[in-house]
Amino acid sequence: MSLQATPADKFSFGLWTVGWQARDAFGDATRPALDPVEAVHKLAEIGAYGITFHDDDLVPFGADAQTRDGIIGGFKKALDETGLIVPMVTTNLFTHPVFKDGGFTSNDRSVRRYAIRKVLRQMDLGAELGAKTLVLWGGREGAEYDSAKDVGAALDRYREALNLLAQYSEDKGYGLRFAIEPKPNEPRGDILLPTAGHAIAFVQELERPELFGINPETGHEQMSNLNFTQGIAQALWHKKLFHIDLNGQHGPKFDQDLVFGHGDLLNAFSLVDLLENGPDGAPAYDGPRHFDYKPSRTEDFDGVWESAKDNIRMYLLLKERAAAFRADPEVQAALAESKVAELRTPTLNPGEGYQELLNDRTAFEDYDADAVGAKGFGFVKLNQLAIDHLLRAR
Ligand code: GLT
Ligand code: MN
Ligand code: MN
Repeated sequence: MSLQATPADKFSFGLWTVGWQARDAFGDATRPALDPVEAVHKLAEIGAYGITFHDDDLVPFGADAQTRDGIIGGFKKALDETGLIVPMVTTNLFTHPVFKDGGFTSNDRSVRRYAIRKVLRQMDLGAELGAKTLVLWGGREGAEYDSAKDVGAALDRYREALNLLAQYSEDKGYGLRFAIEPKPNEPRGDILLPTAGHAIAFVQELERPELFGINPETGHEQMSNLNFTQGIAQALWHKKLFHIDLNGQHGPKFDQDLVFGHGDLLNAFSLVDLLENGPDGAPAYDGPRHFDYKPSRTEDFDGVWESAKDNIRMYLLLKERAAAFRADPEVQAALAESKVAELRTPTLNPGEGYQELLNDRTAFEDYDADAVGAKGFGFVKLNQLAIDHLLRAR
């Protein structure tokens, strides 16, 4: 089995991931800055097909036009040399003090206008580089104190901003799709649109809901103690999985951004199985497999690139394990025993309504609920088979 990534695998990394200098709330940077040009070359070397970035990851905040042009020129050259693409871009609306109460939903109206302008500028650059998706992570859109934020008004302002971005993209012919990235908290005490479910519901209230989906992140859903695979399955069901941030997290605590699979490994296995094999054997998602991790603060640059490779390795290992799981006749038998596929059969017959159901005595009057209730589903056996495959015990 090959653990060598190819562009067809669609692995991508944020410039802010490998470029993270490991400054945290308690300590200084442990690594020097990484030149974006070097990041492009290294990512291409390890088999990534794409690189993504915030406006300020590439061009330092406040840089003059000449500096900006120079940096963008060098970056484009590196893209040309390596064939790496920019599938997605995003905007930093969280680092500068001006965004301390949010961007689109700051109580200060001037900040909201500035935030929108900053995103429009990044959309111009993204479109120029061929990006198809704009991610919107509203880490500062939220509050610490309930009395400090009118949540209804904040959602009105969020909607107002997103409607405008969509209008701009359409008018300019950029054809971007927008992916909201949920997170429950951190850096704000509570963040608006905290989970995939909240974000999907919000999207329905926009003027062009078809242009908006979500970019769920493994760790962010797990910070809320939610099952990431199940959330992704629902996002797929809504046709709203526009992008995905893969990483690792150990349950509800601060956002760890570990290497993919270095948290809840079993859930990572079921996730890759879902993405690659879908419910019916065909891939359920064909977008970028985007790693949004932070190389641990303990690592030097060699560790950065080793850990970047580990994300890819984890994904490919899990993909191979999931394929072996699906191909195992005993697994197929266990799936049948567990009636997993039977759930795809509609509960009512074609054309049947409540009257026909009421007339069907086998469904109720003659139904032996005790006999059916006494029979087990065998789900544990199925799970053990999954673990056996994951551990290469089969
Ligand atoms: C930030 C955050 C990530 C988001 C990025 C996109 S920025 O690092 O922690 O989860 O995906 O804005
Ligand atoms: Mn995160
Ligand atoms: Mn993320």
